[in-house]
Amino acid sequence: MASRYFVAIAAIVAFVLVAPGMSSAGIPSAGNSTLPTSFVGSPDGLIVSAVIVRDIANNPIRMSYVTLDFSNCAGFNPCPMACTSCTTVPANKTISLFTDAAGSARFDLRMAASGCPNQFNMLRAYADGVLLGNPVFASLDQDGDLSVTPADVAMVQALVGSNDLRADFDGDYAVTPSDVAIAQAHLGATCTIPSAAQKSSWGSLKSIYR
Ligand SMILES: [Ca+2]
Ligand SMILES: [Ca+2]
Repeated sequence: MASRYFVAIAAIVAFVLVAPGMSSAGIPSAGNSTLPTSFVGSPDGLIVSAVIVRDIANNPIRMSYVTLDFSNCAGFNPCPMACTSCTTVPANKTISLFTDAAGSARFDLRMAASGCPNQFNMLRAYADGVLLGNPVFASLDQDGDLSVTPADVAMVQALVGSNDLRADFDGDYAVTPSDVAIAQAHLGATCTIPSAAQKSSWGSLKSIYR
């Protein structure tokens, strides 16, 4: 009888010792996850900001639900398709995307300026409800018409030398000529996504000129 009690107690002790490790596996760890210092929006979706979600054991988490929460920002102005394979909830000002097998969620944000960050309010990034951090959000479309025009480049140029992070596209926490160059490189960007027919014709053209 005594040995039965001993076995039962040993089992309980083993469970208590192992359970914490078991329960934290697969739960996002803010410290181990990789979050860009800034997320960049461009109506053409050609700038990707990637989050990598890892657990406490530093293992990447597949199918983790990463949410960018703009609810503290003054605005929320995405293209009709805010990014590839993501879910947008305008009422909550959120954009969410599942991680892939490598734990990566790649946001090609097609968005206009959001009024975030400012002195107090920042974008918030979550993975499965765990706050990963408060990154900057900066859009190449500064004036909110969902296209990148010389007017946007002029607005970025006017902020050079400032620390208005709404125009910090390279994440160095300053607005410099490098940020102006990034905006210039995307002049003409709009929300329009090339149709399959357009892609096909481009493929034909490439093969012709090869
Ligand atoms: Ca614009
Ligand atoms: Ca910068």
